Amino acid sequence: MTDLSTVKAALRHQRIETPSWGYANSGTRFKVFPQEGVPRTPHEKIDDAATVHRLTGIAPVVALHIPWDRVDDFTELAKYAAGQGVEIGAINANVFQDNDYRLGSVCHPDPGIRRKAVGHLLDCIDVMEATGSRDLKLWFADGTNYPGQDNLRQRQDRLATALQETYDRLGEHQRMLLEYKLFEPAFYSTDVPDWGTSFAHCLQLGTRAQVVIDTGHHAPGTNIEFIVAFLLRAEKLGAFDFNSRFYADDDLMVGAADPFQLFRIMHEIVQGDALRPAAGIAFMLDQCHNIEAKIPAIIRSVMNVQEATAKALLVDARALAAAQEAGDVLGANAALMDAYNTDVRPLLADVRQDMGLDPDPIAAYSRSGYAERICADRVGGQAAGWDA
Ligand code: LRH
Ligand code: MN
Repeated sequence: MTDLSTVKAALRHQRIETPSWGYANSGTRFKVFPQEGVPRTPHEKIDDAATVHRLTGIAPVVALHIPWDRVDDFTELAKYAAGQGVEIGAINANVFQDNDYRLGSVCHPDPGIRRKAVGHLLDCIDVMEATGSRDLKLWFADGTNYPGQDNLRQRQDRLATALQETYDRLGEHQRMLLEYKLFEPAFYSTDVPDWGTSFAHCLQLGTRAQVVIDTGHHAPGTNIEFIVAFLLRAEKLGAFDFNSRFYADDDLMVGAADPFQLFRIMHEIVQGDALRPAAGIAFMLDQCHNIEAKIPAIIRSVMNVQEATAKALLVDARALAAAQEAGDVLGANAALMDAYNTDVRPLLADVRQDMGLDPDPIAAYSRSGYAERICADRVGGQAAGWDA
């Protein structure tokens, strides 16, 4: 049986990275429903991220998105974050919202547009220098909508050239995380559509290029934990963008739509000894809270990852391995399901108390008065958001 103090120690050291854009207004192409008290500046987004960390104890990092989080002085912003008890994590580039990128960014047929896009990626590395961030996170909306619209092979050549130039600019402690997505906003071909394409480009680039698995970016029915196991074995798994979905890239709270899938993913992480921060995997949330209160939604999401992790840590690895070696199909499945069917909420309440935290972060947030305070304080100005 797994030793409980080891499990508790692993849970105390878990690190989850929350997305600055998860605190801002977001929506769909149909509507963005603005909410009261939403941050108006990167500093206010950091305040909200710091609140999530204060209540959960395991969310000490906030990812930024450029230009959504552009400021005049990123070194000052990093200092401000440190003063709030959090650090700035991945820097997300954005080459998907400029009018010039209608036919793509780094894969665009026009070399001038490609030049502009690469320029932004290099600017993001300068931001990393100022914030002390390790990760440059790249997601490209690039693709085509109709067969014949462009040469699929030449687009891969353009992508490889842009990635190589960006990779060569990275500092030795920095790395590039390449995210893939099956479709949207492109609806015929996407230039980085799946893990294999990202993996191949990362192999070609070098050790500091790794794959990001966004749990909402796969075809329905994809066995994501297989991709996790494969990339871990190849030492090419750099990060997760955690969220959940019922249909497409719904960006719902992680674990909300499919908590069993999240457990199976965390089981591969634990089994691959990749949970500890030193293993270098960034566990990020990438979500949009279109109708629900944003800070409680992120607290709930952090707790969902924690619950899946606790269950994965409770898997009786010896019993599982013995059953697998014996070809005991039902025994092996039962070893996993016993852990999954374990109610870990009392264990997590203990862990939080050991960390000097309230056992119920959601209740603690409601009692804190933070929600009322930000609604009162954040009046006027432009609420941050996708359409801001
Ligand atoms: C693309 C994506 C990417 C981010 C964006 C906010 O769908 O997952 O990770 O840049 O969402
Ligand atoms: Mn993502």
